[in-house]
Amino acid sequence: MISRRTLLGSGAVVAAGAGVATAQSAGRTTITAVDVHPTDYPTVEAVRWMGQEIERETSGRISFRIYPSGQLGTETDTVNLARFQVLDIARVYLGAVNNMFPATQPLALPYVFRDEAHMRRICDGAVGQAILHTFERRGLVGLAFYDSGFRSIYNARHPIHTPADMRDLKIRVPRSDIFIEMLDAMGANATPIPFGEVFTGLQTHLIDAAENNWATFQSTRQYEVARYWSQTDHCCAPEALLMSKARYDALSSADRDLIRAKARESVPVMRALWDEKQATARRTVLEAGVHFNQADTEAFHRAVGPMKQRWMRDETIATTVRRIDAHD
Ligand code: BDP
Repeated sequence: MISRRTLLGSGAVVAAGAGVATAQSAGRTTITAVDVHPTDYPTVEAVRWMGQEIERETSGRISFRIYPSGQLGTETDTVNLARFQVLDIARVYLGAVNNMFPATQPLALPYVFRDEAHMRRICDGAVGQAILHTFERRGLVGLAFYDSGFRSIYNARHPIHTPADMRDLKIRVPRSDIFIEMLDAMGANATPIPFGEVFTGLQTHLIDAAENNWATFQSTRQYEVARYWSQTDHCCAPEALLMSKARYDALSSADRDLIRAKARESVPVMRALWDEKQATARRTVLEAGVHFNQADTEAFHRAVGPMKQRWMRDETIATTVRRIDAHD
């Protein structure tokens, strides 16, 4: 875990010192929120919606300032910046933070959700809410889960049907032990690379492949350099909306309730935007000539079996995975 000292030496904090940090003056509060995605991505739009609602309800006393496109660093950086109150809200992918927050690991394992509706019910129900609660142990408030859809594999070489087709493919994964082991088990050679470097990595052949959802594949333009999309649907981990606990605790109880309520209400807003974005992103990349194939998901399911079993030797992970499985 990054220390406060290391953090204070980082470029992001210099930016914060120059005016990014939470501002509180003359009774007004500015909540800073960050995201690695561009301004029109559903996660960013949902947080913007939340900010507008809060600004309206407080007659401008609380407003949001959003920093999209990874301006303040990687997701791991921004989680730490939020813990140390340099910024207020970080929207991050669970895959990128599950080394740091073990309670999130069951949601990032392969093939734990039957479909997106199942994932949404789990996030909304007792399992999801209990996991959100655990962020408080490490200086954060888990405000909400957002959708991230199913991830599949795309590469610059050839269609992937079975794990055997993954041999020799150097595939980018988020910085997560689960993702490294999962993609290795699926037959490839997994390499963690920061999100912002994936396009160039594919373009320069530093990597051959990556895995993500349709929305990200399209919005990052990675489809221009990786022309084969093979539908593996191997992971459906959600996104998390996290707030600095110290900043949250410093608000009045009415303001805390308002933030929680609007975060909760932003979930269906995000989901509607998400469904639309996934559909248009898919259409856009297919119209641009990306080759699509349905992979043999049963074969991938079998390939990740032992790795999943290994993670489930941890009783807490095993119990959560079983609860997810038993849930309608
Ligand atoms: C996208 C997530 C984003 C992650 C990215 C990744 O929305 O937060 O940073 O995947 O793979 O789907 O790193």
